[in-house]
Amino acid sequence: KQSYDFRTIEAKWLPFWVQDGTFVVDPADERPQKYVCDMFPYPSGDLHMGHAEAFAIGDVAARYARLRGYNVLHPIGWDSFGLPAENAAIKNNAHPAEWTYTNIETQAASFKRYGISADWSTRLHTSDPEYYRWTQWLFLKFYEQGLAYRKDSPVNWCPSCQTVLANEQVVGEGVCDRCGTPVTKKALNQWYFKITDYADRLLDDMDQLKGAWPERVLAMQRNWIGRSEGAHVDFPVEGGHTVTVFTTRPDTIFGATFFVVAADADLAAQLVTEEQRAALEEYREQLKSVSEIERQSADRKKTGVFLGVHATNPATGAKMPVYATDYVLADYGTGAVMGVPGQDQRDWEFAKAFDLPIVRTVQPPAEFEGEAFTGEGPAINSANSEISLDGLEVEEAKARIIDWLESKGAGRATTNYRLRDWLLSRQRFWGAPIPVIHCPDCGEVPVPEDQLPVQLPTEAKGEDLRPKGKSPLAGLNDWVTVDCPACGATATRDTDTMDTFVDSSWYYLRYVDPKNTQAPFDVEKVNARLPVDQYVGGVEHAILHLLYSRFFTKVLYDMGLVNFTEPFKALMNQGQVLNGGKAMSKSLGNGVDLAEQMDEYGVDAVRLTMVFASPPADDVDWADVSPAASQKFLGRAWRLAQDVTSAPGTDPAAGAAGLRAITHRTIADAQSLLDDQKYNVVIARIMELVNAARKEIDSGAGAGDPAVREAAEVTAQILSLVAPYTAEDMWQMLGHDPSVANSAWPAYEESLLVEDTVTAVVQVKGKLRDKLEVPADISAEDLEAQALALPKIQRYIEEDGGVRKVIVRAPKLVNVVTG
Ligand code: ANZ
Ligand code: ZN
Repeated sequence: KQSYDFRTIEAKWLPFWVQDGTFVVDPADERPQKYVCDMFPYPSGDLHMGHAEAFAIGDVAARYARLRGYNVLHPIGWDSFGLPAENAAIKNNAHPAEWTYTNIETQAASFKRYGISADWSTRLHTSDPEYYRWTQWLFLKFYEQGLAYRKDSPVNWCPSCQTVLANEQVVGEGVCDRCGTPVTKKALNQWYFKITDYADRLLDDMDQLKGAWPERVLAMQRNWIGRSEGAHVDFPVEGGHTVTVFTTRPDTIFGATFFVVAADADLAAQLVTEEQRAALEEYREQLKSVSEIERQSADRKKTGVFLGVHATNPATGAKMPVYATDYVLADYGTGAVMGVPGQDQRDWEFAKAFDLPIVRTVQPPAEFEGEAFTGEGPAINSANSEISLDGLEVEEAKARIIDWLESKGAGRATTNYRLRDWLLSRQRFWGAPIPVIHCPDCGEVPVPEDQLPVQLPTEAKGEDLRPKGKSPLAGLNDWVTVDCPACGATATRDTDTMDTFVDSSWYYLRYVDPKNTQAPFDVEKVNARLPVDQYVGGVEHAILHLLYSRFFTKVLYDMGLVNFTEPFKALMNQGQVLNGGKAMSKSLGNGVDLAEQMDEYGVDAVRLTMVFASPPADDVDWADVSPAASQKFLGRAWRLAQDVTSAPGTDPAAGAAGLRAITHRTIADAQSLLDDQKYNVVIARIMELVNAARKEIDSGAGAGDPAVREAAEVTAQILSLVAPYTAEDMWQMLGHDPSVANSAWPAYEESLLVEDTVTAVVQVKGKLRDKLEVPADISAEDLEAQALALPKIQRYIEEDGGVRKVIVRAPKLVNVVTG
């Protein structure tokens, strides 16, 4: 007899799946559809353990849907633009494409080996001109609708990477997330997408995702969008200005005793008097060395500088001194705030520091001992000759004061968002060029559609790519200089490339129609296949990638290109793979090499270990798991099929009813466990089934018993979700045509699902008095309760003077001691 050898099995089935086209979607397939999509990988070197986990989990979902009879699309592609390719190119004096496509080939080979049930005919790379042509086309569509625009703005700038960073790329104490260099500000003319136009829909449409997306991801999106209901209130300021503030608490206006503006905004410089200008400049200088994080810290001492002018409070008529301070942010609300020390703690601290009056306008409870009171309560000190809020609760007071301010033309209700427009310009080479030409006569001219793609120069390499404070493309004169498409004058190309998040905002649409040369995708094909039923990927994308994809989908919906408003119906975030309780890293030296693991234990053992280790959303600690044990288990499962094949057929044995019950219970449970995404428990159940079948072979009628064959077949089918090679081999040994992946989900027989029961005896004072049938796994508490509830037993207890003590040996015995 042969022994289980994963190398032979892998070498046999990998080429088979490719030649057979096992996972290629048949366009004529009319069965109901499922779209299972993994967040596509970035081609940084070979696949690592993190990929192995994410893709093993996604593959369970895809393979399960396939067995359940769905026409499953499970695509694959690469997010292949981005900075590391560029850095490698500079280092190796090469073009970024070299590094990129070499790595993609390496990863593709590993994916195939890893047995991912992907449809390789969908394969796409965002750095292919055939793909980014349509990224550029989409940009132009956004531009036509006014959703892409340019503006001058201070941007986060990494002096070392020489590039603009998005806010979320600024981490820790305000340093670059790539190189750790402190980030500075720089004014640049940049392209933006107007995602803020969609803020309300991005929030409101989350109703569609409740229960199907992790609640914490929804919370992070909600918080990122940050909708605040409040009011704009206008304050006349000496010098002829009117400055508007955003406030969520217009009801507190009678307690506004000072006025603060962001020190680093233009507004401060406009308001300041000549006498105070030098003081403001000095204050601004000091701020340059303070990071954003520090500025926003609640414990920071309040500082500021008087601007020499006063604002008039429209409710009280009081003159309020105006200060510039660092706790007001330039780019939130209007960059100006009415200071209400009685109700806002930051304002309280500022008032204390500058010796300003404090007036409470909400009555705190008697026991209140704090400083600013931010809770609910009746309004006080809030009246003038025209209006009184006194006695009103906060919500009503807000509504009343807004009405009054509106009637005076001094304010209005408004909604403010934390969300900012999406800065998409990157001063980098390896991205999709922004398809715009700048003409000295016509200004901004979009590249005509029939001239797309605007291709990246193929001959640039090495030093050409080193950033010099502007995009490397700007230094490539042959590429930059073009004729204006509108007037023919000598013009220049836009030299920025798009944020790679643009590429990844629509790839899941392209997967449905990856070879289309006429459009980014066929509308009908996309509408027939999307939204994605199950999206799988890391929680690191909880905000941006998902928000941007949701935004793209809504814009495309408005353009009539898709008929749904949310791209991902369900989202699963897998955990991380750790080693020794810590994320794997070069510096810790605790990295585990995926290829080595596969060489040593086999693909199936690695996949099974990943899925078995924990529920998909939890972390996997590679130090706590045993791929060797997984391999051993797979050998046991495989030998089951081998024994069944080589055994002569026998009649069903009496004892086999027990095995059949276990088999069918396993199918039924696996089904609900898979639907609940408790993939790890499914594996535990399959292990139990394999043990039960082995026991049956050893003690019962042998491997020829039909119940054993049934158990082996069910094992192969369910095991195919995580261990495709072993399962395929088993399936063939059991006499079926491959592929097991396209066989069927085994059906269970209801009648075989009855629980195992045992007879428990109930004694009173050691004498047998009654019996009852109970589940074999009944708990001691349940057994005791059921026994004491028996009418016969109750009678004995009563006669004998009540219960003194109950001894329970679940599931077989209960002894009641009375008297
Ligand atoms: C007066 C007031 C009284 C306020 C009160 C709060 C409590 P959220 O909920 O985050 O939107 N604010 C407005 N613009 C600001 C800026 N650029 N930098 C710092 N703070 C700013 O917060 C809105 C509140 O934050 C606004 O309401 C304003 O202070 C402050 F008892 O106005 B409030
Ligand atoms: Zn022109």
